[in-house]
Amino acid sequence: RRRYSAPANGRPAHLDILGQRYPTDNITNITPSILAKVPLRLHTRPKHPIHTLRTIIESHYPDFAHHSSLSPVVSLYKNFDELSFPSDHPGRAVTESYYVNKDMMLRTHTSAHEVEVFRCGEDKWLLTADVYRRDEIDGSHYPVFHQMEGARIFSADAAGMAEAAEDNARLRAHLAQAHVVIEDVPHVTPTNPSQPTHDPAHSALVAENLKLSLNSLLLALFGPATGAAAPLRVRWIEAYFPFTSPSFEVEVFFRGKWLEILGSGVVRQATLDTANVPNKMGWAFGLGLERIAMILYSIPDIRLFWSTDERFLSQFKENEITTFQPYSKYPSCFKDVSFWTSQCVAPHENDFCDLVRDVAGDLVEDVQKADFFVHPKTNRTSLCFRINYRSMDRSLSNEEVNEMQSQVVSRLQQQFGVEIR
Ligand code: FA5
Ligand code: MG
Repeated sequence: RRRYSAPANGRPAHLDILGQRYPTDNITNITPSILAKVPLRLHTRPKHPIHTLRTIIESHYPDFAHHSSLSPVVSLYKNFDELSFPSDHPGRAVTESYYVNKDMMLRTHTSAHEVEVFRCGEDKWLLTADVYRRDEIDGSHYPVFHQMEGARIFSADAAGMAEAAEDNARLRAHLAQAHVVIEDVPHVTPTNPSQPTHDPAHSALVAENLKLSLNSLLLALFGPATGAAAPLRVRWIEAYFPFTSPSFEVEVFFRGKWLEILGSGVVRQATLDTANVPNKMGWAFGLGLERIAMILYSIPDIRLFWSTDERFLSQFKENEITTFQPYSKYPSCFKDVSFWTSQCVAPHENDFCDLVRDVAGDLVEDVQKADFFVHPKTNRTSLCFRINYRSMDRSLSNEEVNEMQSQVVSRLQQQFGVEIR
């Protein structure tokens, strides 16, 4: 019945994901709590904030094709190589990503589908999906989140560039009347260059179309929420991605803070060549739906998106953004675990976080590395992690917390052979 069969030597013989069976091997690191999230697909649940946000963004781009049902299991080739990631890119590490086995993984970003969608001949499209990254545990990081990829490509000739220029004029006129302050960076610079096969003037036109299209979306999303007195502030920043150049990130100033919302850029020609559309040129972006939903709905903790509590779910209306009314916070319970380990097999912080999530699920709010030192004589490492157990829905009993903590301790001993201090 369980999707994760009992690990004999620490790992199951196979993983069943969305009706497909995959063999495992020595790099398999998907845990049962991650597997349980795969079928949930929050972006497809009416009234859920992630679904509403997706619908609002889709309606802002009415002539774009919409995709939302591609499998999260992709080849390493698709997630990385096809997008020009170098073979030593840190995102490929087993401590950063979830691997089914040496060939297949859970996608870490929606960009993994760029080539296949371009290959279908789509020129304007949006794609929404669940993505997976091994990460720390706190109020704004969760190992499963949702991204929306958007892209537009033009024919790489005079007609295509005229189309871009015309669209730019239309969008510029629309934004000129808006209550928005935009901090821009140049479209193309020596540190954020156009690609060798691109005319820099074409690159600038396409980058400008990207910026105008997104500024108009951000105005539609955040403009009403900033209030009449304060203009919306948007900041464009130079960035780097292996699959775009020039590349940009966007931040929005909201409630006193700059928040990173998305990554974007002019699509690398290699991607379009692989997709069999070498005569096109265009842009792509990838935005984080939880980040935006937390701001717009005032949702204070990223775990809440996964809550099945009626006090959470009943608050939302179809296709309408409302302010979340938090229900009372229940008490925290902090527990430390300290242990000795030989330095070469010390568990990575992300390994520890996955272990804790597997035991405690969403009853863990936060994990902090509290202490770390290497014994000068024995060369052994001492580590201490502080776990904050707190339910979003109820008070936890001491017995319950102690039981979870003792499971964490025994799994740590079994899986990593550590010596508890
Ligand atoms: C990417 O994932 C690129 N694929 C974006 C892209 C697409 C660039 C197309 C160029 C062209 P990044 O890792 O920065 O980039 O993630 C994009 C967005 O996802 C972030 O800006 C943020 O909003 C969101 N995001 C990233 N990590 C997390 C996380 N752990 N939790 C919640 N949201 C996250
Ligand atoms: Mg980023």
